[in-house]
Amino acid sequence: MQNLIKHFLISITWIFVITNAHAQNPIIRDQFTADPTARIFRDTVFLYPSHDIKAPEGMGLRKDWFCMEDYHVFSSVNLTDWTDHGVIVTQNKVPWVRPNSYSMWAPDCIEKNGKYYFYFPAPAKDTIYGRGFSIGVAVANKPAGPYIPEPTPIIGVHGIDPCVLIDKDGQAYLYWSARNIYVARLKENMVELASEPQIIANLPEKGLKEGPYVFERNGIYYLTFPHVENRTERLEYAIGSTPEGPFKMAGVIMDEAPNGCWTNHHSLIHYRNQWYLFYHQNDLSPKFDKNRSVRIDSLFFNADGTIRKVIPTLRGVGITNVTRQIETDRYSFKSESGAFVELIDTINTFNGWKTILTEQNAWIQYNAVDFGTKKPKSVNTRVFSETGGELEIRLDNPDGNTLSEIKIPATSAWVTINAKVPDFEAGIHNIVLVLKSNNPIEIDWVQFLKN
Ligand code: FUB
Repeated sequence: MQNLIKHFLISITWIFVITNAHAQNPIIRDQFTADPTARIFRDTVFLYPSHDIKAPEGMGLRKDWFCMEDYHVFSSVNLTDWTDHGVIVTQNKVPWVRPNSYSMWAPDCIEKNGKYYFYFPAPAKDTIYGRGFSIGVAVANKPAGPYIPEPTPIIGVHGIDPCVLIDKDGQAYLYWSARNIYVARLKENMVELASEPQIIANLPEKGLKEGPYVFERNGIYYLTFPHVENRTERLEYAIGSTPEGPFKMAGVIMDEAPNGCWTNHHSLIHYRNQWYLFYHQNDLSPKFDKNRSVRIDSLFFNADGTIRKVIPTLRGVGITNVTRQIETDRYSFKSESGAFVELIDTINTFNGWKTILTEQNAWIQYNAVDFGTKKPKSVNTRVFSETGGELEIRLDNPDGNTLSEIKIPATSAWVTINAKVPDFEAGIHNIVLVLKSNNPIEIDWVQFLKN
């Protein structure tokens, strides 16, 4: 009966699409998401992450470790508004997966001849497939499913973190990790190996390597992967002239996470003339780094094809519509003193963050807000201040023109204050919140109103 109800709920999530609207990092704020593989299908970006959950008592491979039951898929056409299409594969509906193993780790998805092949690692219930993790496939006619799992995992593959590259000649290659990084050719059917797995040589020997993501750009094949060079994982890459190598180490894409998140896992896409790096950190779970969240930042290549290091940002990517609730805590820049960001609720972290300005002239800047052609008439600011005080919203930079002056009364709870916005040249601007008084003010969001 319980299974029936669960199945019914899963079907409902397929029918009723839920929309998450977050332009900034992390991009999904109502659940944990990790190991993001982004793929472009018919000019839409589809995101296939792992789905971290808090471990039910006694579940998962180890206590206080990774715990994942299923996969959701998300899509976006602007990288700022993401639609959650619901669960596409869940552990106990895959015939070969060990029931309740809660280890649906990093997946990938690729399209071939109009079919979508979703690759995922999990422990198999039957030891004939080997100990540890196997990698299986589920197949769909559309990127968001419904996906039908194959009856067995891919024979001959033992490991985690699958990634598939289809080369220009149509040959598909499967990469995965199991201490080393492996590659093997896939048959035309995409669910069986066409060659013996090979260990990819010339990669660092010391420190864990996992999560391969391979792509081709201007005839260079990039094998990118997380590797523990020092304390935690950083993103590194090697380059070669064929999908099977030989590869040569070429550099670091992203340093270790400053907050100590032990894993990182990533993918890269070129979408509408810009390269993007999808990766994860534990933003919504600062005290437990196995509950992670997907982030996106822009990525740039040097003229010689090497990759410029990506510095993680909170602002993320994309342009924010002015009528949205703009969360300045996802800032682009802030003053060196007197400007802080904290969680609103440290227990329910899904409530997000707040900006705290504590001293006169402290400021926080949020870049790329689209005011459109019609100027807003007023602005709402959700604030909290036990003493009351005054804020200014300035345009473009901390010394820019004042757009609005907001007088805040002493409050004992969060309140929304409305202030007028005078005429100015609309278009795309940065906005800067500046504290004019000397009393601390907390800001949840600002939102401009056009009517
Ligand atoms: O999410 C579980 C594992 O953590 C992934 O498979 C690894 O790549 C690491 O991110």
